[in-house]
Amino acid sequence: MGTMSKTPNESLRGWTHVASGKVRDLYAPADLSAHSGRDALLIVASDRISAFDHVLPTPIPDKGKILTALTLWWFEQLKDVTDNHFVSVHVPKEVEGRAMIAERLQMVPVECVVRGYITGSGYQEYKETGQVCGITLPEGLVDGDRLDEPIFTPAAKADLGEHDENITFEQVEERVGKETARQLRDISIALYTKARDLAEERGVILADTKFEFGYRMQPGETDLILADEILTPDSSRFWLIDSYSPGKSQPSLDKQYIRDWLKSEESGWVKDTPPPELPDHVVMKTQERYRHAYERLTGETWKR
Ligand code: Q0N
Repeated sequence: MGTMSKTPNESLRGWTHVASGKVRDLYAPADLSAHSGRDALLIVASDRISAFDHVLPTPIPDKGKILTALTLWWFEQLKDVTDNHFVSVHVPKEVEGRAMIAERLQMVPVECVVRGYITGSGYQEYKETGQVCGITLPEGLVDGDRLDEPIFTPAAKADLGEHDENITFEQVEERVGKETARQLRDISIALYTKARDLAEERGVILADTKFEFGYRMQPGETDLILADEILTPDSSRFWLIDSYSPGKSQPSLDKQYIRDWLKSEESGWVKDTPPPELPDHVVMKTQERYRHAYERLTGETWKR
């Protein structure tokens, strides 16, 4: 099992690299005249991992496969709530298991964040203003508190390297129109609620998550289609119910071991400098966390 490269392959048979995020790589069909060439995308989940806004120099073996499998499992669980962009797992063998072919969509330029618990940037904003994305919350909430109802707290993609910035519902309306804004909010909350309930049955708190949507390319298409990777530890905050205790920042199901190590004396890491290679014990523990998250949520054993 060769360790994967840190940078994407320039070309996989039939596909050309077009874009990369911190952890995923996007490919378009090399031959756009080929059957459905203009309608497809190959999304490859790498083993790269980020922490404290840096991509770490050490990959976590199998992370890309685990997150791809988890996304596919969630697509299946949630297909009654919304259609999604998934097409096929028949991908080049170099990326087998950690890639999917998706329908190329016209993406809606809004990050659809839903929070059922108040933490992170939402908690920061609440402490400063009593609101999150224009929604007034009750007084006296502490970090990690459950909200009575999940809230839609949209964000706008910032420039590369910047944090996405929280925007109000009215700002979403200005970007995409009132009707689409309302649909984005209602579908996002319905997806979150179903996922939260499923996770809760399995001992996991889904504190918050981010969805992205798009429209089919055919003229006249008006249905919002769920895109991207969904409900993975990279797009969501998962906490274990057993260690949940509001009033402090909650340990993250997946990355806590890495964060703790980076902050420790042993790592020697100085904030805002490139992070160091992870030692084997941190890699192994983190890989185990991703496997555990998959098994806990899906109820299936991770074997591959
Ligand atoms: C798309 N992003 C942002 C891949 C994901 N189905 C789609 N059609 C057209 N564009 C996109 C998708 C999807 N999903 C989504 N960029 C393009 C997230 N990226 C980051 C890089 O890796």
